[in-house]
Amino acid sequence: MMATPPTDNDPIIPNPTYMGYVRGIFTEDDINHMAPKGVDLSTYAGVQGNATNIFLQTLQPDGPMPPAGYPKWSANRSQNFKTWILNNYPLGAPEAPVALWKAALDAAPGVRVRKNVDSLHADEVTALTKAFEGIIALDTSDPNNPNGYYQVAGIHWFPVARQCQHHVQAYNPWHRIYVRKFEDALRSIPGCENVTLPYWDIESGSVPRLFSQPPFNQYTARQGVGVGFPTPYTTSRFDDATILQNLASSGVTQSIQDALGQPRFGSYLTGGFQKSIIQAHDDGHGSTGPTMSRQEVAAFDPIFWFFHCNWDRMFLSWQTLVNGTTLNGFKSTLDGDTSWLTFPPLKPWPQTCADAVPAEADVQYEALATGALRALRHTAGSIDAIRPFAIAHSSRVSVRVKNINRLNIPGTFIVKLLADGEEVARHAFFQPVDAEECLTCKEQGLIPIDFNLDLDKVQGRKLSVAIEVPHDKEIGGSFPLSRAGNPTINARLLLEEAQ
Ligand code: HEM
Ligand SMILES: [Cu+2]
Repeated sequence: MMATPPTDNDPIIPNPTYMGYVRGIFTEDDINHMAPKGVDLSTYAGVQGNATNIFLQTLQPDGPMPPAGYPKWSANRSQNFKTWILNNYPLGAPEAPVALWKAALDAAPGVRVRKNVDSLHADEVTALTKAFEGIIALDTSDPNNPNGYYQVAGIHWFPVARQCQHHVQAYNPWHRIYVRKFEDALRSIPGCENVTLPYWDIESGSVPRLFSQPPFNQYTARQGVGVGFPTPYTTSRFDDATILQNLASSGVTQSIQDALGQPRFGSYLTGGFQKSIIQAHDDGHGSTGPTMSRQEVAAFDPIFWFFHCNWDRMFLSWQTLVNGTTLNGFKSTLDGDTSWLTFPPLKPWPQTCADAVPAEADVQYEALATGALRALRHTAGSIDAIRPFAIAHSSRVSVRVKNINRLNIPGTFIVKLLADGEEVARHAFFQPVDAEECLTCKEQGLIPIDFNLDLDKVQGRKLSVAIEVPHDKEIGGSFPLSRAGNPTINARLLLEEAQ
């Protein structure tokens, strides 16, 4: 076999970074062939850990990697890779796509175009209404019908599956499958085969009018939804003005922007996309109403589906921004552990995170979030000291309330940051009432809440923290910090890698 000549289209790059350049060198073939040999070319940690060896193996003219038949590295590529090593492996940021796509109205046949609720045509509203009514009607005729509203909504917690996929790495992939299952149920209704679930753009500053008309305004479960809830149970929601005010005071748009600006996936406990997007999600639940605030029953409120469709859109938006729409592209954004991708399965379904992470080829959103316009910067309270760092512009400070023992708190709670007694920020934490009974919750009993604020909002003022449990009448709102595990506070200026 003739050796492939070195590929020579890489320019010399003065400051190559992992996110901006290095990860793009390795093809799916390279990654798949080297993984069984213990060389992980799909993650930052893997490439950094093997960097010298990789450099030597791929150096032309004699380097054996990639083997004959595969494109060889050019001298420029080797040079760039060496510069990256000498510069201490900078992580950097991906080059954001200049413009995110808008789904063409003539999308390929079979593609599910999920539209903004506010841009549905009258006939689309009619079909969606019919589909919702259709699956609600399945409730009574056969409670075990997999497409019944009660049944699908019950998977979230009560009464069917008692799933708690929150604050964990599987949160986005699990909900991606869940949203699709619900959409499949809608499409099972005769005449509704092409219905797609629209999304509520929660950053839009309005609550779509559609949500106030039946069957989207409320839902009544006749079968009973679990201990502590009346039968029949009817969902309830705050009025639009309250919802909008709550979204604003918990900074949902800010959290989304923080999330979309992160080049790393991270985790709920540490930071990155995952920390901020889950915070925005929790705040969205807490802002929307009594039903949406309670993990046990949230999925019964019809708004839940439009709301979660939007979080899937956010996940896809972020994946698009960081070139993470394939499994390996996504892996390149992870720190360390990737084992959660393949185990365990996302119960009650057989798929794993690895199955649900890649962008679904047959799903498009009318518009992805406009995060492309925001600079992707790895901003966090702490970063690896091996790399040069900068204090993030506009002096934002991260106030972290650390080690809140959420297992002691009965249900979703709100943490408030007060300056001279006046509320300057609040965040919700979404959980079931009996968190101490839930295996997932117990694994992460101590949780941090981060407030990212402009320094001048808090500087020189007397700060304090309060916890409230709004739905618990007995507690009457406020919850003593001493019973929440005596959390501690730290405040850090946000740091970012110097570019
Ligand atoms: C840019 C792409 C690649 C890089 C950076 C790379 C890197 C490496 C490195 C560092 C080693 C040495 C492992 C060690 O010291 O234990 C190695 C060995 C090996 N690689 Fe790759 N590899 C690449 C692509 C491939 C591809 C595409 C294949 C298969 C088609 C492949 C097959 C092998 C095999 C069979 C060995 C063991 C060779 C031996 O021990 O003689 N590699 N590679
Ligand atoms: Cu949710």
